[in-house]
Amino acid sequence: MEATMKVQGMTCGGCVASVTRVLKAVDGVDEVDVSLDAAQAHVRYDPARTGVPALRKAIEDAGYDVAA
Ligand SMILES: [Cu+2]
Repeated sequence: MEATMKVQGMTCGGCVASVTRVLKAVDGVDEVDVSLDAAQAHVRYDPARTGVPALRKAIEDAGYDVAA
């Protein structure tokens, strides 16, 4: 399963690295592609192990906002 989330608050490559790291740390996440220009995170994950609420929480816990 794949999801694309709008991430607000990323301002530099460090932010991209942080968001990428926390998403990859979520159990069940296979692939992460975060774009600073597009202000979004594209995630491929195993729906049996995780879901958008957990991905969203990981991003928010890292200090960024996820647009609905
Ligand atoms: Cu930054």
